[in-house]
Amino acid sequence: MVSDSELKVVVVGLGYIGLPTAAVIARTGAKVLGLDVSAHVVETVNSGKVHIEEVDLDGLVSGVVARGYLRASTEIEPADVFVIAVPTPFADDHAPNIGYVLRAATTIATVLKAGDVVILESTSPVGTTEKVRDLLAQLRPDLKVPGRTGESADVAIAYCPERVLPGRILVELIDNDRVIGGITPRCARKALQFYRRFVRGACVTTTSRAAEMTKLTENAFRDVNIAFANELSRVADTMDVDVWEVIRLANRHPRVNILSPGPGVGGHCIAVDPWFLVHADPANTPLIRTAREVNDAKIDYVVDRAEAMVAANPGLRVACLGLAFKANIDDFRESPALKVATALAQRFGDRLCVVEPYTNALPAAFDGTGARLADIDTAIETCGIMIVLVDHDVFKSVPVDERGDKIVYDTRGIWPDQPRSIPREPMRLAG
Ligand code: SAJ
Repeated sequence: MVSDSELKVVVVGLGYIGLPTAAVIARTGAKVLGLDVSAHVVETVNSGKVHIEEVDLDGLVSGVVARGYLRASTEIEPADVFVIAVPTPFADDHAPNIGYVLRAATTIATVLKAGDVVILESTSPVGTTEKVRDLLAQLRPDLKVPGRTGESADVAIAYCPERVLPGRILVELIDNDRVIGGITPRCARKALQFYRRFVRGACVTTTSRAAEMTKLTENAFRDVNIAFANELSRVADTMDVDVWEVIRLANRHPRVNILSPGPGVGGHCIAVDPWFLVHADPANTPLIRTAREVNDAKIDYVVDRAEAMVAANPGLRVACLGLAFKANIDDFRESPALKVATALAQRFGDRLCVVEPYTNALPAAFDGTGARLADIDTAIETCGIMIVLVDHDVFKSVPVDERGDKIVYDTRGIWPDQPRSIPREPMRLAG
């Protein structure tokens, strides 16, 4: 492969994964073009700014743009390596939609040449990388694609899932191990050479199908384990036991490691990816499907209990703490906290304060409800009921003497010292 300073890379999709990936590759001295369908995103990046919030991303992007290593465009250009990082949403019946991936491949086909490497990073159903290969073969019959015949191919095609945690993306892009699945072993080796430029973690090669399933497996594993914690929290409510204490105690066993219950599972990965496995093999995935259902049902359960608590205390104002899908980020995608807070706003809007340090304005879903955005200090001063929906650090730091007299529903277990005289959980609901 060409040297760092001559390497040209196109990253298709400048979202939560594509932009940090493009910036990290640009930092190695490669010339990176970020491709996006949004003119706004392209303008923002070309002016050295970012359209998403991620720790340290703004400084990195402004630096690599200023030094000419990263540019953005709506038009593709020839390159040595193409990285596809576009969304793979699903439809109402949970059928995965790989339309954006195929559209990216169609665009790449217009400039593809012998020697190039095409890598898919988007979370995808098993077999998607082969579909990309088939599409490229159809669009570019002049190029020999891998895995179709015994002869060596002109281009390499591989699947390498991203595994980074929002809030730690720039660290994990470098430090996490990578699974690199080639259509052929040769494809995997070509992709491996590319990742070694910027990944410090181990890079392990396999087939594209195994790599695709590995990614889905990781997120399904986490979903199933969170579902266990969420189910436990409901049982503990029924038994009138503190679930956080039970989990702390159970986790002292050397082979038990229970995750944390919460108001449900959000984000664009764990709440979505397990469905790709269920959809592909419904007969053999009762556990994965049930975990999804348990985690989704937790949102309604929290809404019911919070509504009962608010209805039982008509004189008190209510603070909903947090809207993001998890702690210390500004991402509201598939957020259970957002769903709970908007459900409460529909019913009790004029009594509701929403505290979310990661936004300047309430999302449109709150329009006309009467709910207001407030800071944590105002919420403590004015609200008698506090519903903790996100474990942002700023909420964790509120000491007990500022909240000891409040009625609290702590869905994240951030205030273990909340006095039991005022129930940490609302009273058990009838029925
Ligand atoms: N959650 C709980 N209890 C827990 C842990 C998480 O309720 O004990 C909730 C969170 O509050 C959040 C949701 O689950 O609503 C997901 O959060 P997360 O931190 O577990 O994961 P994500 O969605 O931010 O990122 C995941 C990661 N996957 C795994 O940990 C297996 C990340 O490494 C992946 O790169 C990412 O999905 C992705 O893009 O697929």
